[in-house]
Amino acid sequence: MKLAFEKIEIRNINDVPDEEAFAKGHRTCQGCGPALALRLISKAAGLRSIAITATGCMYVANTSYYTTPWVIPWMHTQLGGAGAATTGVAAALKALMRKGKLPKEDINVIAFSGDGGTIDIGLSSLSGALIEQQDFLFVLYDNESYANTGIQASGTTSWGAWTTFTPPGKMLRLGHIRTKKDALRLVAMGHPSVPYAATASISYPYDLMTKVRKGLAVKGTAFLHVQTPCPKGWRFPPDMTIDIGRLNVETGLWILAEIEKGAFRLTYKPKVRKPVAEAIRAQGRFAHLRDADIRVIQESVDAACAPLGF
Ligand SMILES: Cc1ncc(C[n+]2csc(CCOP(=O)(O)OP(=O)(O)O)c2C)c(N)n1
Ligand code: SF4
Ligand SMILES: [Mg+2]
Repeated sequence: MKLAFEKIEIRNINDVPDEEAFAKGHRTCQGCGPALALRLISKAAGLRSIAITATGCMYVANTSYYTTPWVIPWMHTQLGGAGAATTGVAAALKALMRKGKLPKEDINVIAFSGDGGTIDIGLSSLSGALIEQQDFLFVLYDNESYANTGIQASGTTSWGAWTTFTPPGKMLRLGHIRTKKDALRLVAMGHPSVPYAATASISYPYDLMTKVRKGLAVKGTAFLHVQTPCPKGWRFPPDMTIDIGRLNVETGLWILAEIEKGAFRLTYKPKVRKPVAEAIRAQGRFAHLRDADIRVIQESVDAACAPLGF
């Protein structure tokens, strides 16, 4: 394990660094979940870090008109290219240090890529990176749509959601009728050499920041799948972002877990699981669903949570 951080675990506000690596100057929507993820993740990583962002809201809205919130070195890569581009950055740093052209130090390299750019279009690039195993953290920020181009359905869009590709109507009463891809298992089970893979939520910042440090501290390419509610695409008021993220976890619609050296572990278990209707009814993208449709979602969540013991 590298020793880039004095402390891996972030338990409370006193453990959170003051420095901002993602500061003012972005043009994301009010209450943008992905923007908060970038802030929290880069804060946990610290100022000796490099960010690589694939095309998507977190590239476009962070680089408008010669402004940027990035305080740390940042590079853009094409949609779907984060795995390959970040592998190159991490390998180049290693080579420059080996040749004495850069002083030897722990520099944290982080890829940020959306659900479309990671688990649909960028799947081969991600898979190649996970096989190559250069030293970096790959962050999939999941707003469950191709948000930047107008909220089109992606491979991680939830069942029953409205998107501009799946408008509920006479032809398709339910909206999106595909099941969300399981990125954590796809990565960890499909790539046994991945040293650390986890899920997280912006609504549980200490859990998220601890996982960032764990992923950066291990040798090799780690993977973090962060749920990042998007007020525009999920159709809820911008001051509800944290509440929506929390409701998703408290209902079991989203779990907080990690897989370390092949061992799966929940990092948070709600004391009493809330009904999924509380999360679903709070989001306009599910407004067309009937009570019977929500019961279908409840049953699938019950079935997924039972083996996990909650
Ligand atoms: C190869 C390619 N196809 C399509 C586009 C158009 N495009 C730009 S951003 C974007 C959405 C990306 O979605 P996601 O990765 O989920 O990020 P988000 O916008 O949701 O943050 C698309 C389709 C592109 N830039 N490049
Ligand atoms: S559309 Fe969603 S992800 Fe994109 S900037 Fe707005 S809130 Fe953020
Ligand atoms: Mg997206």
